[in-house]
Amino acid sequence: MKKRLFSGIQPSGDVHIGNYLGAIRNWVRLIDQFECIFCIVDYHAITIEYDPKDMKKRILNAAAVNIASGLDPGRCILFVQSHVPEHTELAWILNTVTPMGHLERMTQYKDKSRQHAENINAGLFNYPVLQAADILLYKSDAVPVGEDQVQHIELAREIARKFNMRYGEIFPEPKEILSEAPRIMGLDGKTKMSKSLGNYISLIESPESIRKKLSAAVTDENRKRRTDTGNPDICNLFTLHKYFSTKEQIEYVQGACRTAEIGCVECKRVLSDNVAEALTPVRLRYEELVKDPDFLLGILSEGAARCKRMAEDTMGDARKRMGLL
Ligand code: AQP
Repeated sequence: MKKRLFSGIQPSGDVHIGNYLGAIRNWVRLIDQFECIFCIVDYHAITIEYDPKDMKKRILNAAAVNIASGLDPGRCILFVQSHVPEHTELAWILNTVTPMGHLERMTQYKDKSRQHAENINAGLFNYPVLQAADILLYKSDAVPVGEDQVQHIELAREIARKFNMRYGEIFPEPKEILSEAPRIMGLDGKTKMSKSLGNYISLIESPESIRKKLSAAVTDENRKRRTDTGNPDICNLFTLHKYFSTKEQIEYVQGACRTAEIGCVECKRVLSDNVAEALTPVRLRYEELVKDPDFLLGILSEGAARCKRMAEDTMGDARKRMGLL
């Protein structure tokens, strides 16, 4: 029997190369090694301000981008969180074994509270409990995520342990799986690449837009003039070269930057061409998929039906152990 893997993505904006390098690429790689469940976590996305008019489109877009990036729905489950109400039901139960102090320590909560100071709601605070429920509902063993989510997976383990101690062993303790690019910085070079911060290249960005965004991206800030030598070790775009350029190009760019043989403009041109080449097939496939919303809805509803059966089993078991009537 294969071990079970769960991971999610918020329909909170354009899926970007940080999401891809940090998580989705690993999802695609692990698809045959585990029994994989991937979830579009819409209930997480509503913890920050959003326009209800956009949400349906965002959910379908997230499904399309993930499929276009290689998540073959014939080899995994893809579904929408709110289509399986047991997620929120288990979250309520898990709230009762989660210490407030643990939630207060979560750095994502602190960051998002700063970013959305006008809307610090209880959902934002309880976000990691719902995330634990997402994972534990399917008794998942593995959770491939970016570095920003590691603290939440640690908490999910702790919540599983607390529940198991109080009511008996039901939940395995899930482990995170990190990719070799666990934290991609935004084009501002200062903060994590994030949908909500707009400092990203989306997976469906056009070549022109990729060029434009990269040409404005921050590099080694000590390199003020074309003739100054640069330091790739502190250049955010050099990190991206490592994932999009060939070995020869990486070596060339690295050496030529250090000696000022090339400037940032030339370095960005090479990177733009490579990013555009890598993303074009994803964008084209995405464009085909979004033309057929019924096809996407069919995949999502089949995914939800399969998840629902597993979720009902877990909830039945949990209720029984908890002594509920
Ligand atoms: N910059 C990143 N580098 C590496 N991995 C990343 N991930 C997110 N940003 C980076 C990983 O992508 C997966 C899906 O992320 P999410 O949609 O659940 O939400 P997030 O982590 O909050 O991502 P964003 O883009 O920053 O969204 P917003 O702005 O809406 O909060 C996760 O595994 C995440 O670790």
